Amino acid sequence: MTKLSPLQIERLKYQPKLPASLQNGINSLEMTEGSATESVADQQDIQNLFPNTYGKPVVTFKSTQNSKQTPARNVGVILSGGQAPGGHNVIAGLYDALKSANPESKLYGFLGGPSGIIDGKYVEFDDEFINAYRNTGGFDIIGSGRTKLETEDQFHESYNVCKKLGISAVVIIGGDDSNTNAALLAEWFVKNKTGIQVIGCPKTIDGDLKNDQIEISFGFDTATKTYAELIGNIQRDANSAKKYWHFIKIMGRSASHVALEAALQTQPNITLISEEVEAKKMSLSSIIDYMSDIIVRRANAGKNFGIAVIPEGLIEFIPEMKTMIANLNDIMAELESDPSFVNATTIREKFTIVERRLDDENAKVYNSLPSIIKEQLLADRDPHGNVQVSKIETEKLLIEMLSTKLAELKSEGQYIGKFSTQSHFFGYEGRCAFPSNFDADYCYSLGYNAYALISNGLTGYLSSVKNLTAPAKEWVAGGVPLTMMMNMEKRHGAMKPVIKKALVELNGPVFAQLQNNREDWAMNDRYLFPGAIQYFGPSSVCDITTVTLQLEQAKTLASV
Ligand code: FBP
Repeated sequence: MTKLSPLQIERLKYQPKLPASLQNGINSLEMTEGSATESVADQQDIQNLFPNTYGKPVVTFKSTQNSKQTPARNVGVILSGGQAPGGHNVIAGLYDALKSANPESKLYGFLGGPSGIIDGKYVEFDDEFINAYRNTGGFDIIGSGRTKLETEDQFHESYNVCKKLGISAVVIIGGDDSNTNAALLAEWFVKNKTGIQVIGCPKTIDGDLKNDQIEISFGFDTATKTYAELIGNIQRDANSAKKYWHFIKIMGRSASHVALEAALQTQPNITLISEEVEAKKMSLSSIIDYMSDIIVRRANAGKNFGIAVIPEGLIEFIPEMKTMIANLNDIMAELESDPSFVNATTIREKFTIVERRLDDENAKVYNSLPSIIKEQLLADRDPHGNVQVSKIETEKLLIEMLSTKLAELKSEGQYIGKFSTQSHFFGYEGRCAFPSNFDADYCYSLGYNAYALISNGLTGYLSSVKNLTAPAKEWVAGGVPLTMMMNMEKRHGAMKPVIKKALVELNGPVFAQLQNNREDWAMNDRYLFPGAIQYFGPSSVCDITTVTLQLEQAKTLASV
């Protein structure tokens, strides 16, 4: 038998909390429907693409005294996209709900992400299997993948596999792109009268799958706490040795929620927020001016050290880079199948092919970048057409440009300091951590609630659990139609329906907290040291949610 760590042994025993409405089980639920919904934008296009699943109402559940019989069901589950702490608990919650409703029901896990349902690779869960993964991090229970489910053939294959296994509902646990897959599959299943339902669960450490109905995606809580612990540790090191500037890039492919939350938990000297950079139309050189100004002023105060937090997706938000990358994405979609590019033997040849095709201004911007960044920008797009920003070393680009700028300032007598740096990238460190108590409870509830949606006959819905800053028993369980969150965006050179990402709101309370303290934190070292996530101990330490959720909920409550 595999040896377990002492913490894993204790965590396996943890019983996640459920909202009161779900505590009496699936068979005692009553569903309330709201009014018809619309997509966030491009309503006509989305309605045309999803004629069978568009416009459905938001639903909520409450517990009743009546208990009904639920027939046995076979359900399939898929983990999709990047790992996020708590995925195993979504599956555990789904499994417990389905078995408690009818012990004859079966849960199948498709292996390796969405490709598992197409290729018919699966496992059947039983108690022993599930119990070994309760409250653990990772997606290794069945693995994950980023295959995009969108072609007629893929839908047909998925249907054949479901039919063979007697599966009448599929749960897709994923982020915005994966839940777009869920919406497409749901629509296809209804259109073709298959009787198979599809339910999504909101996952992504990036925290950008949220709206009025989805307060936060799971994994954000644990991942940000993990990064905050690491940043706090580095701040203590920097404050002890006083000799390095640390440049820390933090995951979050597009939105800067993760960097912002980690910064609010730790109070570093510099925090860049991509959405602000875009809104203020800051060029790369104006970002360098902003950062070098703080570095120079700190040096003047005798401090040749500091911490800068940089969101992973920054490069795509700098206006001249954004335009260039959009142009580059279209070109890369064509070059994927161009033998002159695919067979080019040197990276220089590839640069030349790309530069010739880019518009003049974009070619200039591309050409101004260090070769390493130019090469990283040519790396394969993910299956959804996104640049893989985790592979672009923005932190090193900034260090290189700052070194040049500070050398210039030194030669002009305007900088007296020493610029010694360390670079870090925190991303994969946080995605598979043991879920915090919050994520353990939230994920279990999302999975349990997904089966409530299935058992009430819904399809094309995202499992929703709200009121998350209150104790778990007061959480509100329900569902939100996936089409409600969709709009049209350009992917792989063509307009596609996708779930709209929630970016950091620059007029919201979370960004304001940074904005109001930035100058103080830049100069006065107000570092906070959050320490490691605690799983056992006082509730004031173990059960607190993120600053983001607390500030957003306080604003929502104040406006009610
Ligand atoms: P999801 O949106 O699928 O949850 O993934 C988010 C993320 O963790 C990003 O923060 C990061 O840019 C990306 O995944 C990295 O992807 P990969 O695991 O494919 O390297």
